[in-house]
Amino acid sequence: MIDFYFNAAPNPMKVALFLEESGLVYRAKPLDTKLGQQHTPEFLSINPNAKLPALIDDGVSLFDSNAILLYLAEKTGTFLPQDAALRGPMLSWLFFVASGVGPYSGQAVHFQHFAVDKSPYAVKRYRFEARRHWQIIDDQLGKGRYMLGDDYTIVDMAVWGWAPRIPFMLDNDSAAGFTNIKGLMDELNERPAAQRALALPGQHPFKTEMDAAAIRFMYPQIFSDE
Ligand SMILES: N[C@@H](CCC(=O)N[C@@H](CS)C(=O)NCC(=O)O)C(=O)O
Repeated sequence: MIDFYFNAAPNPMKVALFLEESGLVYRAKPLDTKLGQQHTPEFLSINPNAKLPALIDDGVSLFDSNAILLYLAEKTGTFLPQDAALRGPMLSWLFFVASGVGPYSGQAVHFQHFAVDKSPYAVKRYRFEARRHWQIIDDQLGKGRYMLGDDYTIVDMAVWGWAPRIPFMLDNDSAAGFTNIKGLMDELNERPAAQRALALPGQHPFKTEMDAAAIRFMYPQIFSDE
């Protein structure tokens, strides 16, 4: 049995999409980061990094969304490229989303919307880098139907998790300009699995208010002396 620890954020949503697409049986374990539930000893024993998603598969703990996607794809033999020669490119694109798209997008959101000290340079750097990374994704999608060509794979799921945040990290005009990304999103969002994944967070009463307590749990550096 799989236990899936999640909230509505981009990284957990990628894994929600895989679970729904694959038909794997799982127990949904909502974790409210605004209530500090990521810092409990019980959760830290699953993910020492105190972030979502995390997953336990028959007693084996996993964390980091793209590692989980790869693990589940290999476990089930699904949503991998058919052509063995595309395994290398799959790893490149998966790690590009994990180490580039996700972190730069996350920081672009943070410095514009949540930072206590407004730093024009940080905003400029992360907006620039987020836009540059998304342009690379858009260009890649201009070459084929999916990130790796003809097959819908875990790389598309990784992109799907983050792409809805483009208007929030850049703006609506930028999002509209990424026409190939929009095409992929429109196609995937039509899929029943994507609709079930998108509905999952709404079935749980997550805290929505970013009040002082939530800020303390999610951005502890604000209160650090370092
Ligand atoms: N590299 C990790 C990043 C995980 C991550 O940053 N998760 C965010 C949600 S997208 C989170 O749990 N934030 C809560 C917090 O920082 O307290 C992954 O891909 O899973």
